[in-house]
Amino acid sequence: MIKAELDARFREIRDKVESETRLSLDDGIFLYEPQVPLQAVGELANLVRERKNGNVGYFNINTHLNPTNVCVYRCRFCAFRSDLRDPKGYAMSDEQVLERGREATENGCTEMHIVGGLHHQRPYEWYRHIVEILKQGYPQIHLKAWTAVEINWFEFQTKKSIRWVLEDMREAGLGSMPGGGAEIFHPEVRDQLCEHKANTHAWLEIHRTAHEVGLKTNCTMLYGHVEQAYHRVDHLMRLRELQDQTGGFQVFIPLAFHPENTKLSDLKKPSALMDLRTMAISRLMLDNIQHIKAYWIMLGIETAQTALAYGADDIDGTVRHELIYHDAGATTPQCLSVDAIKQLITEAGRVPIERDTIYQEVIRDPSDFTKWSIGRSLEPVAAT
Ligand code: V47
Repeated sequence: MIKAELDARFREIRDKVESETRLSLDDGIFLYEPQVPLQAVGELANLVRERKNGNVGYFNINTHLNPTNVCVYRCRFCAFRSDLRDPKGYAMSDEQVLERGREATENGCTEMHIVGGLHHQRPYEWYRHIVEILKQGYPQIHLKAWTAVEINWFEFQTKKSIRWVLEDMREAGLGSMPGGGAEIFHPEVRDQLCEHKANTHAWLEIHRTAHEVGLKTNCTMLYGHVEQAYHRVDHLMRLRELQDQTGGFQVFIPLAFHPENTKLSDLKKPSALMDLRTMAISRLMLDNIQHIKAYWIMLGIETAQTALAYGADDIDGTVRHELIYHDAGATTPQCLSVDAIKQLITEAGRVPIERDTIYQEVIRDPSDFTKWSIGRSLEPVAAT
C-alpha cells in the first residue's frame, strides 16, 4: 500500500474510534500492518482506555495455586504439564492446599487464582473438594478457579451439564472463572496447538453459561506462535460477539507465547513491539469489554508499564507461586510487593487502585494491612 492510501485508511479508522463506531475485522487486520506506526495505534488505544477507565491503573493482591501439573492433554505450547509417571508430576494434599490459603491470608491476598492439569486419576470430587476446603478455611478470599478447559473435563467426568458443574462448583465456593484455555479460536491454529482439548464452541458455551448463572469470567488470547494477524482479530471478534450477548466478561488478557521447554521451542518469543501492538488492537476491537490487562509476569515489568499507555488499565496482581510462565522461561520475579506494584503504576503516570477480583475497591485497615473490607464498585470509571 502506498503512503497516501495508508494514511487515508488510518484516518478512516481514527474517525471511527473518535466517533465510537465499532471497528471491523479488516480494520483490525490493517492495524497489524507493520507500516502502520505502532505509536499511532497506541494513541488511538489510549484514547479508548482513558474514555473507559480514566487515568487509573488497577492491581490486586493475589496468589496462584496449581493443585496438579499432571495432565491428560499435551498442548504444544505448554511447559507446565507433566505425564502421570514423570518424576516432575505432582498433586497437592489437602494440607498443602490449606497451607497456601494460610499464606495468602497472611499476605493480605483477596484472590486465589486456581488452575491446573487434568489429572488422569483424580475425580471431579477432588477438584471440588479443593475449592470447598479453601472456602471453608478462608471465606474472605475470592476463588477465581478453573478454566473452561477444566469445566469441560468436569462435564466429561460427571456426565452432567455445564450449568450443573458451574452451579455445583459455586456452591462449593467458586467466585469467578479465569480466562485461560482460549488460546486461538480459529481451527486452522487451534488444531495445531491443542487439537484434543475443549474446542472453540465448548470454550464459548462454558463462558456463556457461566454468565447466564451470574458468574463473571475473564478471557484471554495466546499469541506469538503459529498464528497470523487474521487469526488474532478473528479471535477478538468471537469474544466481542459473545460479550454483546451476555456482558459477562470483565477483562481481556492478551498472553504472549513463551517458547522455552515447550514443543514449539524453535519459535522466537514475540517482541515488545508485537506485545504493545496486540494490547492496543485488543483495546480497539473489544469496545464492549471494560478492562484490558497487561499481565506483568508474562510481559516483563517495563513492557507492562508501557502497555498502560497502549490500551491497558490493569496490571494483574502481586502474584505468588506462578508456574505456567516461569516453567516456560519467564525471567520476571516470582512476586512483587504492594509498594513495588504501586510504584510501577505511578511511574507509568497512572493512579494505582487496589481492586478485588470483580472490580470492587479494596479498603485496607491502616493499622493491619492484612485486614480489609470491600468498598464501592469500580465499574465503570469514566474519564472526566
Ligand atoms: O491457557 C500456557 C497460556 C494460560 C504458555 O484470568 C502460555 O485473570 C505463554 O489464562 N507461553 C493460563 N502462554 C494463564 C491465564 C491467565 C493469566 C493471568 C491472568 C488470568 C486471568 C489468566 O497461559 C493458558 C495458555 O493460554 N500459556 N503456556 C506458554 N508457554
